[in-house]
Amino acid sequence: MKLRIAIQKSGRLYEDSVSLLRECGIDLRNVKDRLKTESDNFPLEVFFLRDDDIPQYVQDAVADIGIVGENVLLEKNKSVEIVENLGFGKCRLSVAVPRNQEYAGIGSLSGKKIATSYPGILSRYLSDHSVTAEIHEISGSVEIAPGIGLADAVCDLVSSGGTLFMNGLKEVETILSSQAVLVRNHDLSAGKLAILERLLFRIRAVKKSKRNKYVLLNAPNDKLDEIVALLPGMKSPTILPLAESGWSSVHSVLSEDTFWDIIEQLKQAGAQGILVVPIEKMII
Ligand code: PRT
Ligand code: ZN
Repeated sequence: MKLRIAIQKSGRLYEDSVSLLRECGIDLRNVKDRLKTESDNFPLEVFFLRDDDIPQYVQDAVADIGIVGENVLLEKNKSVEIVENLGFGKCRLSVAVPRNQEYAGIGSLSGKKIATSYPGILSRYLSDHSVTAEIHEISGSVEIAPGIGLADAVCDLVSSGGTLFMNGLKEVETILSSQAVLVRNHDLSAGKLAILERLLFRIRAVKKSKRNKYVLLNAPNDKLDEIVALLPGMKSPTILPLAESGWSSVHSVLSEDTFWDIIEQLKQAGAQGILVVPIEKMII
């Protein structure tokens, strides 16, 4: 038995999706320009599809699981289950208006024409805010619509904001923060669920390793207590005596969120020779 996963065929999620599977130790045969491939060392079959089709394929059990942006998932409104946020493909769906135009809140969009590729999410958002506007659905290059007189505003995906800026637009409402997610069909057999569990175990270990760093440092023994108190570690830090008497080597794991703060405090507490090393996998 194999678990069938649908990932984007080409585009912004393709590279990260394939890398994630590879970092999970899953060998994929020849992925270029293929519709389908499978792994020799893990019971996984991979389908390459347009991202827009992935929610439907997973809902209809043509694929068992899939990797897709939350933005697409919410727009398509299919019945699938999110099992894991994957931390890549981050973007937001925002409303933008011409930069030189004053914006007096969401109410000011009333009666306006808004161009978007996300009519479903936008119309739900507008009706939640009791705003009636005309939604003009277009499939690409949404950002040029105001400049050519096709719309008064746009609702589009933004990551750096560069595209809006280049088109003389400013972001005024954020409707959704999105990232790639792993979704599954509701009714997987026990055998497929077991494969999904194995895959999830690996995905979580990869994600955790990316959020954490391995830190090695030298500490004077009289400062050890203070330094150790700063380190969370997985259980407690490893402490080894150095050849030079009065000094120890301390090893620990630090999370990205608190990393710089703790490094500064460690230096202040007398730590020296701090080495920071990436972690490949982290299983706890
Ligand atoms: O062919 P297929 O249908 O599979 O792909 P697609 O062309 O529909 O999608 P693709 O590959 O462009 O994007 C796939 C997914 O990547 C999206 O559904 C989002 O979940 C995610 N993502 C993350 C983005 C962006 N960031 C992003 N910046 N998708 C699109 N953009 C576009 C945006 O539409 C705008 O044109 O990039 C431009 C804005 O970028 P900045 O950096 O200038 O703000
Ligand atoms: Zn698409």
